[in-house]
Amino acid sequence: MCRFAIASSIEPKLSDQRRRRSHIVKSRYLVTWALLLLTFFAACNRTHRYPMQGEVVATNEAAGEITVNHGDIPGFMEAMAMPYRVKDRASIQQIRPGDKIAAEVVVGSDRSDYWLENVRITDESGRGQIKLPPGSKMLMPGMTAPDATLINQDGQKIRLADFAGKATLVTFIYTRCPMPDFCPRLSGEFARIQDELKKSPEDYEKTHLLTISFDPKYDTPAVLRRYGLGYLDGDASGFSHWDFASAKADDMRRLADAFGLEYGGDENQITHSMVIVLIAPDGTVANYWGTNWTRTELMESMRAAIKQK
Ligand SMILES: [Cu+2]
Repeated sequence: MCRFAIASSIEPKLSDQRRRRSHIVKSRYLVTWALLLLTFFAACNRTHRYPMQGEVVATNEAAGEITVNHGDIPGFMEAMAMPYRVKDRASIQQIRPGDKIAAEVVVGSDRSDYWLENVRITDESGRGQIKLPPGSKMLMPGMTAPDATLINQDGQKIRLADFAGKATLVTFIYTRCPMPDFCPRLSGEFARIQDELKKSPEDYEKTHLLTISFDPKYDTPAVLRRYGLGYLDGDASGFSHWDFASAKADDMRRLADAFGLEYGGDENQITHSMVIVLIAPDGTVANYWGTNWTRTELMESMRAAIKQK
């Protein structure tokens, strides 16, 4: 979204003398207007940059991401801890949890993608002492995931604890999400993971996929069922391995807090972060991913989690 006020100072102010040369002046105004319009469109298609400062909570070199607990970023996001992709992946090697950093958040022109550039360590003295933001309930890997009751696409009550003994890949979406790089990509990739895991009966049996909508008002079981079938080639038997569910507000809040999911906005367009959580067969958080991951990486982590426990 891009809003620009065109300054009123460009209103025509012609002197008498100039009126005599009005055709020249007119063409000058045309040029001026054309230039202004060009600037306007160029500005709208440009990426936006926001300075950020914060403390590194976790680094994930394989994913090219760091999780940063940052202060308010006016115009982009309020203070929170969340994962960011780093453009210069090699720079992650220098960064350790506990480091204070300064960086630029770059937001793509359509706001569907964002990443960090020019990441600099400003203070290494806190290395190794990670503090989550005051009040943050986000779980670190190794901690036990909360239980929560959900309603799935068949209108059945399910609990996270039902998937104990399995490596469960959980993500969060809303079915009306218009941004191809966000929810539709997540569901598309989950569908391919589902197909891949199916090739090995042992993997299929010891894994589960869970897509949770944070828009329960609109995403009723019927809506989720229709949405899910769209990603299951219309084959409802796939629901036995991949649930599409929503939760009541307080359960949803607890899950979002525990897994560092941020969402909010008006009824029609919900802005949200992308979070994928892998819950190990013993119910602990095994891994997190934000915007940068590959299907292969997710599946390797799932297979590793099955073997470990
Ligand atoms: Cu979305």
